[in-house]
Amino acid sequence: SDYSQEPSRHPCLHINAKEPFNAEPPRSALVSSYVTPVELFFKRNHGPIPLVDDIERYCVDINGLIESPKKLYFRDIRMLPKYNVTATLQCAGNRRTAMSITRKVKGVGWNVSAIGNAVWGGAKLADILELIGVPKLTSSTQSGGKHIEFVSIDKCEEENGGPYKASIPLSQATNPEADVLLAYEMNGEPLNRDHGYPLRVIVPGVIGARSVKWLDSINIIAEECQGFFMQKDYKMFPPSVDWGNISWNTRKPQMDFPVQSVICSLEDAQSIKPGKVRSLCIHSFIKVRISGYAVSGGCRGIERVDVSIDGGKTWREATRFQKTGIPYIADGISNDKWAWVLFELTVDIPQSTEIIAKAVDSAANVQPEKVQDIWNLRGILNTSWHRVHVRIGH
Ligand code: MTE
Ligand code: MO
Repeated sequence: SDYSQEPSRHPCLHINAKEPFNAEPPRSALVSSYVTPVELFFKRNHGPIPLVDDIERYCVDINGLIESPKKLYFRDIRMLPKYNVTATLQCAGNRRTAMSITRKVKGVGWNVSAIGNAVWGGAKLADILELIGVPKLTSSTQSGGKHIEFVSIDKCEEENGGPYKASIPLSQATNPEADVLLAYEMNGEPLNRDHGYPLRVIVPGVIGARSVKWLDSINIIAEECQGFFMQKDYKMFPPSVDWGNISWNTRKPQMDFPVQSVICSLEDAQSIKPGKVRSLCIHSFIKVRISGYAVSGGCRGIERVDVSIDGGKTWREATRFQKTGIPYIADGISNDKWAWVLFELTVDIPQSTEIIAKAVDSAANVQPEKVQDIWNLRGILNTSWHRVHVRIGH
């Protein structure tokens, strides 16, 4: 593979793998702003970054179960109504390193920052499909089992040198409410090469793996895509399944992500020096500001974030917000329904302790307590309670 034309990247990123390039920002960057800056947004790749240099000739081929094949040029896509959707993208492998500590898993290690929140600008896939004669969904039961497959320009080893690909149900793609985009902008700027220039798919509420970058073609197919990342990866197995007894076709490809929350204002093992924060000491307590992100998939909002400063014996509720000054209500109208919430709580800590966060989504799903209970051989979907250890002393 040729890695001689990789773009330059921000020096703050922590590199988990160099070729293909996989990197995440320090966790503190995630809570510095509701919208993650492009240069600090995690980068998750399976091959070299493609170089598209002639935008006039770039087009997306649409094939499969349609009356006749179509070619969509970049200017055709730009001509459709443009939507800006604020959506959180999370890799299914986020927090994999922590899952690997209890029992080894296979995959690129990630700390807690394989996630970011961006404003994606582009055309709705439902509009594009309507343009080529695939009607918009009017009833959610009318799915018919068909899928829409996204094939990329990039080449990867897992596909034996073929392109990265994935699919989603056609019913989701044709539903305007699902906000599936063919995006050409990220945070108001043209997509950069790392994030899919010139065009990528954004599937809100679904694991990042289905948001195919560097889109080359679209196929309407009778059933889900048979590619590696749909069939031999990104599936959730029980803790009893290991490499010796795995049977891939017994499980479905993972789509929606489950409820997640992470403390970003403190490292996993954080020392706080009382001497240096003397002015913040009240009756020998130390004031600590706890903040982080919480998000759920499938358009579920965040109902609550519970924080414990005594290792889970007692809990108190953190405040949640998306835009500062506007109260967060997960009603799908006054909030960004596909985006994370940031949470915040200031506490007085009497001694060295364990601080924990767990979130509850709008369907009352709660994060599992222990990582062992959700261990799986590929190390995906680690949504166990996030714990950080605060040590007071020098
Ligand atoms: N699309 C292509 N073409 N190639 C890839 O390697 N990685 C996927 C997805 N789309 C990938 C891809 C995975 S696993 C994730 S988590 C997201 O892109 C990451 O998107 P980002 O790099 O823009 O953060
Ligand atoms: Mo991913």
